Amino acid sequence: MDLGAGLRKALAKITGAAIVDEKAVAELVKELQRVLISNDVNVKLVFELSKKIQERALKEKPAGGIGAREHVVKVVYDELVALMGEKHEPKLNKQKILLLGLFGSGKTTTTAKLAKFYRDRGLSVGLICCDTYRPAAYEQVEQLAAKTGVPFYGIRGESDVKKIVKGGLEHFKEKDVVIVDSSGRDAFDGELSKELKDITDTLRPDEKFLIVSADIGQIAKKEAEEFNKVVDVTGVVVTKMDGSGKGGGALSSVAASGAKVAFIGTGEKLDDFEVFDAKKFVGRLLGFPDLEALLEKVKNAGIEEEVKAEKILEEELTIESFYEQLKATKKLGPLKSIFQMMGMVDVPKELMEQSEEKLKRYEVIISSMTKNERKDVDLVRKNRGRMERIAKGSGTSVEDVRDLIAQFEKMKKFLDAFKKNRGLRRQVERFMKGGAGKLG
Ligand SMILES: Nc1nc2c(ncn2[C@@H]2O[C@H](COP(=O)(O)OP(=O)(O)OP(=O)(O)O)[C@@H](O)[C@H]2O)c(=O)[nH]1
Ligand SMILES: [Mg+2]
Repeated sequence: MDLGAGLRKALAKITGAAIVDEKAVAELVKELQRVLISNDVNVKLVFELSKKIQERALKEKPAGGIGAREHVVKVVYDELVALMGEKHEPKLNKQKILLLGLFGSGKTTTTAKLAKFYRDRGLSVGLICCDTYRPAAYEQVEQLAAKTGVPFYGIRGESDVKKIVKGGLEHFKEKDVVIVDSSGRDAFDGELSKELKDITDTLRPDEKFLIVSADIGQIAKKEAEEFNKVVDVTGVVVTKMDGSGKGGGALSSVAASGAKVAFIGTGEKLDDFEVFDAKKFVGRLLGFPDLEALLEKVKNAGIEEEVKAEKILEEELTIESFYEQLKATKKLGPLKSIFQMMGMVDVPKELMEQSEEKLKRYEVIISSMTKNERKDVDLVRKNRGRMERIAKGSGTSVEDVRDLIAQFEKMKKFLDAFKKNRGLRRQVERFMKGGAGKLG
């Protein structure tokens, strides 16, 4: 089970409990422990967290008129945020950035992601390949730079890192942000240590980002400490958060080492990258809506009129509104991330994978339905004759019509369940906006 699903299941022990007493809190804590430890969070950290949650949940008075359940939810949220770290505020000025880390941790990929990140924020960027160790490193950075549309500097076959850095700095002296990719090793050793010293002496980087893969879980602490001794690391980028069952372990152990998580990598594509913000991260795991991010996306896409989150939640879903909402939502980006921002995290997988083709098919099918059929899909579902008529009229098959109805019903069922839970969500959101700093 992924971390988010596990944490939500644990929280359900409280939100679904008849009364919030010692026993209910104990059950919640036990479930939390299980989930966090299976995500490779250090056992000691887990026990400290449990103790704090237990104490605060039972002894602290709920603030500002919230109920006992919301109080416990807030305590869990607060303590998870404290466990995972802080919030990074990337500087957007002229700067030099060095990326370092062991083999395959994602340095080169992150070089390109960072280049895009700063460029999208209006800064001019140059990339330097200073990996003199891996045979095809030069070509890899060159290709990634071309893909990102960012200029690249390197000296093919050169093994003196100082020479490369000097050349690169001269070449990019007009650029706002200069990003340097360095070589990895199997383990931290004297050779790597010397190489990094040579690079930092010449480059004088403002940021030294250590790249670690989420796969290593709590070992991230040891790694951060080792690298820190040689080049004091200014931030850690945790990559491969998407595929790892140890992301929580990696983040919490970086926080425990005293280093700061700056960014996280969430996939192989250049956009699968975000500034780390523990509150946002935990809020999303727990299924709180990230309304700020959603509004930003809606605004950027210029479709404020079409996406009405309120409408989705307030009005009865019909097959027409189902289609309209899917269509509008799809304009914003991958359905999965959009649903997530709305706080709808456990949406059935099928529903999130609506292709353009499928949406077109839905449109023609719906246009072949009568007004009454659109209002009440049962008329179609229970009547083979109507199904055949609609299929014929829309140039599709009975199977296609059935598929649309099945998807619609799944969504309806999901939304109904989501709405039921909404009273609680609202209270928690309102409270967090006022109390524990703004959520999201
Ligand atoms: N799923 C996923 N894959 C990633 C992510 N970041 C990097 N990768 C993949 O991890 C592999 C290694 O990435 P690189 O960027 O080449 O790693 P590196 O640290 O430069 O490796 P060396 O130069 O050999 O030390 C590649 O296949 C990347 O596509 C991520 O956030 N998610
Ligand atoms: Mg590399």
